[in-house]
Amino acid sequence: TKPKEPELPLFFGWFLLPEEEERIKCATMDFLKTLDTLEAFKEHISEFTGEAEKEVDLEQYFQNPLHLHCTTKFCDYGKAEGAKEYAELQVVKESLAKSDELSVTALIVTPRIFGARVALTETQMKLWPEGEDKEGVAPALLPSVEALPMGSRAHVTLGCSAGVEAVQTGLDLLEILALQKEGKEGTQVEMDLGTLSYLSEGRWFLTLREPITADTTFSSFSD
Ligand code: 2AM
Repeated sequence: TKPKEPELPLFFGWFLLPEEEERIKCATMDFLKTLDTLEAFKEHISEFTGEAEKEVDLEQYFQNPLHLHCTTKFCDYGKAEGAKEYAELQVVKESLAKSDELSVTALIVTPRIFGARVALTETQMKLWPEGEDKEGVAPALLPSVEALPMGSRAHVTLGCSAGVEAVQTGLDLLEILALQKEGKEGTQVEMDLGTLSYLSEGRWFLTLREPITADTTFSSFSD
């Protein structure tokens, strides 16, 4: 009989250390608390509530994911394309259980998700699967996504609104980056953490003045 193949995980990624997770959650929650009090945000409130006069408490609006992480490869226990090949890469095997520092350069809020954009280093890019940026992207958005630098989709999902799956964060991030590249940025507001811009349809992007770094461990995850 053939030896049993090792099972593939749900996904691989960088997982924030517990104390880092708390620090990032606090810092980003403070941003949410401020965002929903801004006049600029209130002007577009109906994009979150469906009604013009209704208020929204963004802290309640988004549900926290269990463990904060930046997904590198979604394997779906081997069902996702390229899962096995990724798990077998030398660089993946060598990186497992190793510490690494992630750099968060922006925060994004849409009616669907709350997330943090991660700027990958050259070394971290070696763990970013080729073609992963365009996975599940709508055909209409593909040309713009292909024009973005590799790794543009890297992020940490910080929260999802009711009924929304975390995979949406990467898709919304790409859409925002594509709009920015076309120069479609609207209102800009200076905040303590950085510059906030509005990109239509309830999309907000905060460019951090100083990146937020977080210590992580590269690991696989299975439910
Ligand atoms: P996330 O990386 O935006 O958080 C388990 O579902 C994890 O894999 C989540 O972290 C999720 O999104 C990510 N994920 C789920 N489905 C995915 C997909 N089709 N492509 C890429 N990542 C996915």
